[in-house]
Amino acid sequence: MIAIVVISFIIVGTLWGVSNIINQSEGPSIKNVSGILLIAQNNAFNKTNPDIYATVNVPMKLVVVNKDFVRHDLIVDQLKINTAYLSSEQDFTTAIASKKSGIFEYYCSLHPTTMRGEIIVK
Ligand SMILES: [Cu+2]
Repeated sequence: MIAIVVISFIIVGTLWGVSNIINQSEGPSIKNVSGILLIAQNNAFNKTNPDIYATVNVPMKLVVVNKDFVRHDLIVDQLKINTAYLSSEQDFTTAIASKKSGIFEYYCSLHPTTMRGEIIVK
């Protein structure tokens, strides 16, 4: 009887472990992002460093992905957003959230002249 209990624990534990490994191997999903996806590539965000529009007091998901071979980050000083350095193929999920309207600059601290745009919160 004890042996059966032990064996079933082992089987359940193994199945749980295997399913975790399978889930992890899929990696972070960026397919179902409702919000903004910024791809850092060729020293620009989404090719044109687009303006990003957000609403006061409505947090918006922000995913930053680095598709370059060099490192990038994304910083918005006034909104306290800082992805830290992202290596090639790394991504970081954060949120744009502001209690105040205004125009807030986002930039990459490693390429601040070419990777720079505005977040407009209304
Ligand atoms: Cu950069």
